[in-house]
Amino acid sequence: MATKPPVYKNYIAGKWVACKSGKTFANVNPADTRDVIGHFQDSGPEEVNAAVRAAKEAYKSWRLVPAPKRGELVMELGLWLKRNKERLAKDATREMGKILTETRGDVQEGIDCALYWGGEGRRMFGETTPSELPNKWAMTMRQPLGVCGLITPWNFPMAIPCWKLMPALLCGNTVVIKPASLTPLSVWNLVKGAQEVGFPPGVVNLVTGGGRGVGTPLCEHPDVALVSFTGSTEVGRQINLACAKDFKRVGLEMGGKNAVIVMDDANLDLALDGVLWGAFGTTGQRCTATSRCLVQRGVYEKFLSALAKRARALRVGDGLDERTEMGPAVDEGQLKTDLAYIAIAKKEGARLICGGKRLTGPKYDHGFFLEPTIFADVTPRMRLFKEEVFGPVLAVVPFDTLEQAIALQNDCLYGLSGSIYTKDVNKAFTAMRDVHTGLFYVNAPTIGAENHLPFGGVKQTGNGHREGGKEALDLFSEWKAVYVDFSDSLQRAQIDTEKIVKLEGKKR
Ligand code: UN1
Repeated sequence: MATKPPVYKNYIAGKWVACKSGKTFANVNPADTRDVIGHFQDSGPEEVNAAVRAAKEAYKSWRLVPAPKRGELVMELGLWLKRNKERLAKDATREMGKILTETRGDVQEGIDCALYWGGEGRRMFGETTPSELPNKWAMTMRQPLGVCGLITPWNFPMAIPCWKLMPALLCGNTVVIKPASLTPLSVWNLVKGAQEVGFPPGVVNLVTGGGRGVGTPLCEHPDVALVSFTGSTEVGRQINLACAKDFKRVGLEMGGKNAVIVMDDANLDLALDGVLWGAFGTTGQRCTATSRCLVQRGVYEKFLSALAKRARALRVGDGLDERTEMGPAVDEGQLKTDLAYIAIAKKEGARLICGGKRLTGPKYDHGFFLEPTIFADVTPRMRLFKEEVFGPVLAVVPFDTLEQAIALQNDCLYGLSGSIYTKDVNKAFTAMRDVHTGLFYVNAPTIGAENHLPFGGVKQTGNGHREGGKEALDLFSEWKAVYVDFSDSLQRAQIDTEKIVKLEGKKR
């Protein structure tokens, strides 16, 4: 007999608590919706208030813990993730569908992130600089902001919460996390890890629930100093507006419409591997996914037919089965969006060269499976060219010159990732310079950013902040400029400097 799915609680002020209303929501497996993973708290403003209160209280002492010590705990959490990697990967596959190889990578990204930030506890460098006045010292130091609201997505249910949590804590902030309602278990696991390795009560708080019940009150709470969000541009815009009223700091990571440029001279087998991985890895559900493939006319038809052949051969199925190469869409809504874009592309005259249908049959009927889909001859006026689908639907576009390819790549609202396949160093460097994105790859797909480099995009992908790398410090900490005058006299900046120059002049 199947065991009853567990009920998971919020974590507030160091205690696991149910929400006042008693309401919960179900977390189901998108590969088989009969598999209910658990029930999570459908929280509201009351829980948000309690969590923010706890985080505000804990902040008083957490900010004073020396950064190297905070770093040690962050590192402990990384080692906890490492010890539990396989279990965490399975939970993530079960709740969001991508294949186990990829959820192992997702957890690994969380581990890398924790180990990176743990070490940062002994850096967090500021600067010293000469003062314009004698016997005066000038320097900069980083300060935490206070309570951070972290709103995390479902496509990287472990890595992205870690990208936000680890630097936020390392800098001395306390946090309230609201995970995507499709993947609350991974973040619940992460918070359980934080409890087990000994983060003090109130430093890390978890509140599960919807955007209206939890997300909005978190953004509007006067005691939240910063909101960091990864998700759709549409929701990001609402968050930005909600935070603007109080001039809250906001870090936004949103949509993408990333293109790979395949030049005539490229290693075509390599480009093929890269485009397939970029387009259909994670079922196309990465903000860095390859959703456009721009191919130079000389190799266009040859590349297209090889691509379609390889895409048709991809094994679609349950991500928990090690043989599967592509899992399901995350839920019915995403599947409907994918199918809607397929219908739109057909109507607009794009040429369907493979896929295009929902998969059916005993292996598929209880999940949200779609064939890997490729449209050829997509043109810039088509919606598939410009709009993010977030599914396994690739648009292929022919071009004649590198300049055209770069213009096509830049012709969209987003600017997250880009890539070029070529053996010509001049073309590679030209594209590297002129493609307007926050990430760029040469002879590699648009996905696969590493943790110690800044991650983020330009245009409507982001708002100028970066995650990953030391650049994330600028989001999660605030600069303070400090002056120490040890002259024992009043020295007026910009005024008494005159005297110094004159004195020096007289001496001469
Ligand atoms: C995302 O798609 O939201 O670079 C993040 C990559 C991964 C992270 C993707 N390391 O594809």
